[in-house]
Amino acid sequence: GHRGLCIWFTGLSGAGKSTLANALEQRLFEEGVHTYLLDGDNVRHGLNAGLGFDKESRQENVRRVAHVAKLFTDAGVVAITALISPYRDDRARAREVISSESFLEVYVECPVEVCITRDPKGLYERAKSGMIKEFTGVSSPYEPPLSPDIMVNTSEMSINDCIERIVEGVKSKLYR
Ligand code: GGZ
Repeated sequence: GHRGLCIWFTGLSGAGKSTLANALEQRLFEEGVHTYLLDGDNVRHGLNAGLGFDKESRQENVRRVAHVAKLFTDAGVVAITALISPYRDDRARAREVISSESFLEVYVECPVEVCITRDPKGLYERAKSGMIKEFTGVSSPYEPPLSPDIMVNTSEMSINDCIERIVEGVKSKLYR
């Protein structure tokens, strides 16, 4: 068996958090690990419907997801979260809520210029034209982790290489 764990992805919109979180979930499933994915994009339709993107709303978004992730980890599930979670303080509080021994912060690094080039949903385009206000990396801050547990750079590494690095870190935490 394994203990519960929270794998907390952070990074810009378009950095690859959801892609990596989904691939990681698939990998862990194959290893018989019971996971649950909390993706910002989805959570904002239900649990966090009504929250916007001002600083306070993002803080509340992160706070609620941290508490839900704690419920999962208490139940022995590996909770995977994929939120921009742009503020260092809020991520530190999430770590406190869940407890540091069960928390892995994964920084999905990618230069904003590369995210702008990807722009799968056209959000950066709309942010730059002012149609979306307070867009992370354009008109709202992102505070990169200073000492993440795991760091991957999706502009330099393949998805597979990123996943290998993350799985290695997760396994050493999970079975220690
Ligand atoms: C950032 C925004 C914004 C603004 C809508 N800023 O890449 P996506 O589209 O699919 O995922 C992003 C998602 C970010 O929600 P999070 O809950 O992860 O953010 S936070 O942790 O900061 O609360 C993006 C979309 O919502 N989106 N407007 N202004 N991303």
